[in-house]
Amino acid sequence: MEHKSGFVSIVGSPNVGKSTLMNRLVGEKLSIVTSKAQTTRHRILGIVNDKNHQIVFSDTPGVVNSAYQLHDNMMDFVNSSISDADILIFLTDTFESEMNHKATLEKIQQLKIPVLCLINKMDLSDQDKVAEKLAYWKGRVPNATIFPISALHGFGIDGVWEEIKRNIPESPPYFDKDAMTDRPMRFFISEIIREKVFIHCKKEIPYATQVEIEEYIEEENITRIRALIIVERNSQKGIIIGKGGDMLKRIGYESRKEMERFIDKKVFLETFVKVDKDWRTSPQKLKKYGY
Ligand SMILES: Nc1nc2c(ncn2[C@@H]2O[C@H](COP(=O)(O)OP(=O)(O)O)[C@@H](O)[C@H]2O)c(=O)[nH]1
Ligand SMILES: [Mg+2]
Repeated sequence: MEHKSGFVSIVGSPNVGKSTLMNRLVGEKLSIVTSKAQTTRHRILGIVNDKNHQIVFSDTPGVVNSAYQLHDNMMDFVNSSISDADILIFLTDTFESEMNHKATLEKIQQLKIPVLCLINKMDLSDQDKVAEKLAYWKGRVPNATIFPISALHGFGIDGVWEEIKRNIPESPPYFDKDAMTDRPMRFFISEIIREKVFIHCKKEIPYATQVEIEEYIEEENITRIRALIIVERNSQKGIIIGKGGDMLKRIGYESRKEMERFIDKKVFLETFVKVDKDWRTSPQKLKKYGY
């Protein structure tokens, strides 16, 4: 059998379960998942290898109408993922009544590559509702193969793999056959902290937060990590630190536990909070932070 390899991009509205699906397909928590929209900010690659295949998944930020410069950059990640794809997974869920972003839907309708339209969260729905969604999306994306799944519970995932393996082109691998992602450990470490901020802080705080890893030192029995949590204003810094440092302690504790699971080693984690005024709207600052 010839080797098959290619890019499978996952796009869709915020919160439909794109990151959950990629983690499920890759079998590892590469992408952070929260109940809030716009958790994912980058294009994140998750690579699955077996003897004859290398499938490169891209998880992407949710498709949004842009409100500030960071959103524009997030939409660039979405658009480049669509144009690079060998197969597109357009993910929706049983709650989404229509795609809120017309330009992206039109782009998907015109694609010449195989499109899978997956209706996620079927576990929260009933058969009539699912049938109604199937009929609706059949009308909107007639070029797609459409079926319901549950990324969280793993229903329908075998069918997704069948479609992928049938449609992925013959090609030598693009990455090392033992690679799982294209990003360095530091990236995942910073994302773990960002996830805890998303989970514990309210309102605009998560959206104003960026995390930088200043030091990552691997010793024999422990990894020492120094992280900077960057926010836009002094008031936000106060909230992240919390009363008597409570919030920062909690974010640090939960992050450290998860890092230890992820890298399978003891972690010594130090966290600091810094203000970088209006980083989200400055093209230079966004560039510095990798957006
Ligand atoms: N019940 C249920 N919840 C799901 C499913 N897939 C994702 N979720 C939840 O939906 C929320 C958003 O998931 P996430 O993967 O971050 O969505 P994204 O913004 O599209 O990347 C999280 O709370 C997930 O746990 C599913 O199949 N069933
Ligand atoms: Mg996501």
